[in-house]
Amino acid sequence: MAQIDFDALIVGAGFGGIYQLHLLVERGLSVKVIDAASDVGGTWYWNRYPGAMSDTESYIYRYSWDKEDLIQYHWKDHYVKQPEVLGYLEHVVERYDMRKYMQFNTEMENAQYDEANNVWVISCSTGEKFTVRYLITALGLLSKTNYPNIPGLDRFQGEMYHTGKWPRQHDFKNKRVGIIGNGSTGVQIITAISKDVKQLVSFQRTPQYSVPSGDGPVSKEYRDSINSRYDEIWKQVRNSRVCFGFEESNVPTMSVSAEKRERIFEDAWQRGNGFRFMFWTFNDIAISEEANEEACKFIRKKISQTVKDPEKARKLTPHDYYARRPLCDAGYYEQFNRPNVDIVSLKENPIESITEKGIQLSDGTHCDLDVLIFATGFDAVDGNFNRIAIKGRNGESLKDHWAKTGGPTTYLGCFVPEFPNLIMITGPNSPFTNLPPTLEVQIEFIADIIARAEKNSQSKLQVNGNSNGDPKPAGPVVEALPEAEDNWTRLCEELSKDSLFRKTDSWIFGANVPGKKHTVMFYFGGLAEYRKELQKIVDGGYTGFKPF
Ligand code: FAD
Ligand code: NA7
Repeated sequence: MAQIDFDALIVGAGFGGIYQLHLLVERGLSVKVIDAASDVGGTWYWNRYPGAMSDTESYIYRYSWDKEDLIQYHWKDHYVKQPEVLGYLEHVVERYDMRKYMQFNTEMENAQYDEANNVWVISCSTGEKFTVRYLITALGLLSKTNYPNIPGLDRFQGEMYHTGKWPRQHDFKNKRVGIIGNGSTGVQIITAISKDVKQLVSFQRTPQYSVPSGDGPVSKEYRDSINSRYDEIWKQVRNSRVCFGFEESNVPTMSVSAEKRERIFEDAWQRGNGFRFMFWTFNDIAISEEANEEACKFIRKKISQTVKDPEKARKLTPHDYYARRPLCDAGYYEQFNRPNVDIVSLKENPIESITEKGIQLSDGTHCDLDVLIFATGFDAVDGNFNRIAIKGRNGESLKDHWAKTGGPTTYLGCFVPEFPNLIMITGPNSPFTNLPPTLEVQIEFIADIIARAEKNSQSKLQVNGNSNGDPKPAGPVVEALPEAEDNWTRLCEELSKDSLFRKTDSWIFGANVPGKKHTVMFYFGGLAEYRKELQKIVDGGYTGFKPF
C-alpha cells in the first residue's frame, strides 16, 4: 500500500484554495496547500498593477461563511482595491492559523494518478513529490498570463510589465508609457496612471463598452445597513444568476417605450457597475441583437459626449456587440481628454514590430516608449491545466482527454471521468458569476462529497481487510461518469447557444488566444440553477458518479 503524505493536496492559495483548506481541515483531513506564488492571495497576489480592483461591489466580494468577520472586517469604498483584497485574504489565513498548512514558491509541474494504489503523485518545481489521495486544483480561471505574439517582443530595451505578474515597485513619473490591451485590466490601469505619466499611448485592438463603476467611499450608515442585512443579502445572491447583489431584470428591452428605456439605462449609468448595466436594466441585452444594440447606442452616445477630440472618440467607439465581460471604470473615457494621452487603433494601424525603443506601426510611425505594459489578459479557464501534464487512468493526460471530448469538458465544473479523486475548483464549465459565491458553493459540495467518500471507504476498508488484517489499498474513488460529463457539456452548450457572448472574441469562449479552440467554457444558467442541479445530484444519491 502506497504511503501517503497527506489526504489532500490543494494547488492554489487564492479565494478558492483558502476556503477549501478551511473546510477539509475542519472535517479532519490532513491537507497541504502549495502555490507558485511566494504568499497567499492568488489573483490578488499577482495583479498588483495600479488601479487593480474588483468590479464586484465590496460587500459581496468576500466570503460569506464567517458571519462575525463579515461584520467586523472593514471596507471603506464601494469597490475593494487590490491591496485591500490581498489584506483581507491574508487576514483570513491568520485568523484561522492556516499558514502552517501552506508551502509557497512551489509549482505543481505534473501529476500522475497511480491506479494500483489509488493515489495521486504530484511533482513540484522544488523537486519534491507529494503522494495524496485527493488532488484539488484551485488554479484560478484567470491566472495564466497571455502575451501577444508580436515580432520583436524580446528586443525592447525599456521596462516591460504584464499586469498579471506585476512587481512590488514601479515608477512611471516622467516616462512615456505604452499599454497594449484595453480589457478590464487595461481600462483600470489607463484610468489609474494617465495623470501621472509624461505620455500614455493605448494600443487598442477592439474598442470596449464601459460604464461608470459608481465607486466612492461608503458612509457608516450604508455599512451598518449592509451589516444588518447580510443574511438576506447572501440569500438573494445565492438565488440569483450572476450574484452581483441585485435582482436581475425580467423586462425585455423593447417592451418599454424609448423614453422609459433611456431612463432605465441612465439610472443604471448613474448607479454604476457593468453587470448592473447589462443584467439589471433588461433581461435580454446579452441574447437579443435588437436589445443589445439599444444598450450599445446608449453607451456610444455617452462616449461621444465625454471624449472631446472627435478622432479619439471615433477610435474609442465600439460597433460590435456589447457582449464581453461587462466593464466598469472610474473615468476611463475621460482620460483621453488629457493632452498626454493618445490612442492607436490597431485594426487601422497594426503593430509591425516591437523595437529596442518602442513600437513600430504599419503606417511607418514609430512610438518611442520608456515603458511597455501588456494588459493582454489570460489564457483563461483551461490554460493552467493544459500547460502541465495531469495524467489520469491509463496515463492519459487531461489535455488528451479534452482533445477527444472536443473541449475542456467536466461534470459540474469540478470532475472529469478517468481522473478519479482529481477535483477542480472552478474548472471549465463552472458558473459565470461574481466568483466568491460560486467558489463557496462548489467548495462546500466538494467538502461534502469527500466526507461521504471518506465515510464510505472506511466501512469498505473494514469489510475488505485481507487475511493479515491489513486494509486493501482501495480507498475512496470519486469519479464522474462519461455520460455525466457529456450531459453537462450539452447543457452548457444549450445554455450558451443564444448568448451574444459567443459571437464576440473574448476569453469567455476561449477566443482571445491564437490557436485556442472557440468553445463553451462556462455554465450560463446562473448560480441559483446550478445550486438546484447540485441538490438534485445529492438527493439522487450522487448521480453522475461511479458508486462510492
Ligand atoms: P486565483 O486567485 O487565480 O488563485 C490561483 C492560484 O493558483 C494562483 O496563486 C496561482 O499562482 C496558483 N497556481 C496556478 N497554477 C499553479 C501550479 N501549477 N502550481 C502551483 N500554483 C499554481 N472575480 C470576480 O468575481 N469579481 C471581480 O471583481 C474580479 N476582479 C478581478 C480582477 C482581476 C484583475 C483579475 C485578474 C481577476 C478578477 N476576478 C474577479 C477573478 C478572480 O480571479 C476571482 O474572483 C478569484 O480571485 C479567483 O480565486 P481562485 O482562488 O479561484 O484563483
Ligand atoms: P482581457 O479582457 O482578455 O483583455 C485583453 C486585452 O488585450 C484586450 O483588449 C485584447 O484585445 C488585447 N490583446 C490581446 N492580445 C493582443 C494582441 N496580440 N495585440 C493587441 N491587443 C491584444 O484581459 P484583462 O486582463 O483585461 O481581463 C481579464 C479578466 O480579468 C477580466 O474580465 C476580469 O474578470 C479580470 P481584443 O479585445 O482581444 O481585441
